[in-house]
Amino acid sequence: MLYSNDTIAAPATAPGQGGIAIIRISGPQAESMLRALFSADVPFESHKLYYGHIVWENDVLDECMAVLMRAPRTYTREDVAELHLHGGSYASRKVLSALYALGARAAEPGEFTRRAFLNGRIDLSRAEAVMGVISSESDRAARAAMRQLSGGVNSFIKSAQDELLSLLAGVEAALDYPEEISDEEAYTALEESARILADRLDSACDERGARILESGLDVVLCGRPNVGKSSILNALLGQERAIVTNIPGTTRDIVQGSIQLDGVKINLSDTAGLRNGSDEVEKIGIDRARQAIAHADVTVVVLDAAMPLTEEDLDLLRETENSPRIIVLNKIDRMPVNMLQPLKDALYVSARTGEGMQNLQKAIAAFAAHAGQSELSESRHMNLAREAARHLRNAADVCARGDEVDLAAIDLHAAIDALSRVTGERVDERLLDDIFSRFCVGK
Ligand SMILES: Nc1nc2c(ncn2[C@@H]2O[C@H](COP(=O)(O)OP(=O)(O)OP(=O)(O)O)[C@@H](O)[C@H]2O)c(=O)[nH]1
Ligand SMILES: [Mg+2]
Repeated sequence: MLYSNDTIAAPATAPGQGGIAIIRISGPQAESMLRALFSADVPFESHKLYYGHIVWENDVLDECMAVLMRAPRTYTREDVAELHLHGGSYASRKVLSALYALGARAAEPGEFTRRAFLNGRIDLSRAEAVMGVISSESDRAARAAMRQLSGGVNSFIKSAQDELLSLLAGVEAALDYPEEISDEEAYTALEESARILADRLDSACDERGARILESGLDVVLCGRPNVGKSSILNALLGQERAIVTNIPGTTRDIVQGSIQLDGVKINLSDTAGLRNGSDEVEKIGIDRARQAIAHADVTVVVLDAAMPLTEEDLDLLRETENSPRIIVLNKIDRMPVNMLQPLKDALYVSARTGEGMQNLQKAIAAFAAHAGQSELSESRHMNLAREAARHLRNAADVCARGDEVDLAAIDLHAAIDALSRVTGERVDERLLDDIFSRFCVGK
């Protein structure tokens, strides 16, 4: 069922130990259930916190602060009650069982937010942003979700929809008044505007940026054995994660760690030194290194500043030439500055002294500079925007070929339809199930 009007309850705080545990109740019976459990005889003025005890079947379950928030000024727009109990799961479990005995139903994941959407308090893109805020792992991801929560996606989609409606009005006018508006006029105007709007929708989508915001920028350190890859990883992480020795071929497995640069999560991978003629274990490590390089967003090619470049170095430089990369000459502490070999676009660092490491951080962060700046970042929204753009281009093609203008109208309607699924003006239950099931219980 799309909406049921029963009363739901769930823990709103994460399970485990903590200062307090909050149980949230939403629905028409919230007040009567609260009164049935709360010991103190208080008026429960809306949005006021009261002190008392939870008593059930002559048992004091816990000390408690309770609040009743009357509809419609609540998260779900229904009556909402919250019980602030002592942390830990014992009391919350007892109180939840009491609530179920009183007729409450255990809330599904995301059901509170689903009710907020179904009761018209927030649109679908904002409901999804709530989850984005909860699950963001970096500052920039959180900011993008907050922007979406404050309605950024909604207003972008609305303005595109307005434009589509005015295009459609133009087409209808041409259909209704053929003697006043020539097909020719209607076609040129529509074709041009449809292509401009399609471009705008496409450029609002940044799949790469969205992926980087969500899971981080994948940076792989690679190079010959002993050039200092593991030392650079440790310096960037600020901890001795990978083993460092002066024996070439120390690292075999991929060693990973994450940092935040400029509010973006950066996933660093240190890899086995690349060379020929090595033992079996090392060969497997080198295979893994090659795979990691192939899948990286950015490769950091590490070279030894204190040694002349070898054939292997030059091979690696050639191999990575056309992909996003940073060239690093490490161990500059071992060479007088004027003796350093000049290499185009290289960064000069010392993992040992820390010199130049800030420049390396900046260079890495630059590859994520645009992540999260585009209007759309949720993959569901981007798919729909691209679908709308495709329909707009079809409409433009219809005009270019001089086909029946009704055909263009069909595509414009389809584009409007796709956009209205972003904000949830048109949704079906399967989509809602899919979106809200990704939430946590209690939100
Ligand atoms: N002087 C100096 N020595 C460094 C620097 N960076 C690394 N080393 C030394 O170089 C040697 C190799 O360092 P690692 O970080 O293990 O090198 P690696 O590239 O990970 O080597 P493999 O795992 O064998 O591929 C160690 O003895 C380090 O102490 C540096 O900036 N300056
Ligand atoms: Mg190493």
